[in-house]
Amino acid sequence: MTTEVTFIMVKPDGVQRNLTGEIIRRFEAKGYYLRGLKLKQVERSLAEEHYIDLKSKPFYPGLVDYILSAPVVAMVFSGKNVVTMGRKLIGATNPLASEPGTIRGDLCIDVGRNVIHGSDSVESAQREIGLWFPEGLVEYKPHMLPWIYE
Ligand code: RTP
Repeated sequence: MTTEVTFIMVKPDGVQRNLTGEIIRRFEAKGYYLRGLKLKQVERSLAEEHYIDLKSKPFYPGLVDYILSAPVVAMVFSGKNVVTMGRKLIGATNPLASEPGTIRGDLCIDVGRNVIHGSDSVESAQREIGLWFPEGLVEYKPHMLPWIYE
């Protein structure tokens, strides 16, 4: 069985709006398992490094300030195709384009307050997990796997 992992962050608006539990519930209900979880007031250097690929975008300074504005919940989920499926559960970047049934489609309105981040590729996930969880991930064997995978 694959042990693909993805980095998921409940952004400051999601934490302030008490949506952390709902977001964890959606990933767990799908069949994914937590491998890392922390509430964190982010330092500027981490936010800038996390979004380094967007440095040239006009919204980058505002995006970094938004991530610094209140604590975030940083998580790692594992499971088969969790990167691609995680992005599907999350929905399109702009909530106007996010389908109902997705996290953004159901829970937010503005692109600059879109409640959650999820890695966009396996390579991004590895980079982001290294940045946010330098201490490593928790290893354990979930007991329900035979009821999730054939
Ligand atoms: P994320 O990295 O947060 O999961 O989002 P994403 O891949 O769906 O979108 P990306 O293009 O990487 O943008 C990162 C975050 O920047 C904010 N954004 N604002 N004002 C704007 O036009 C704009 N565009 C993007 C969003 O918070 C987006 O999630």
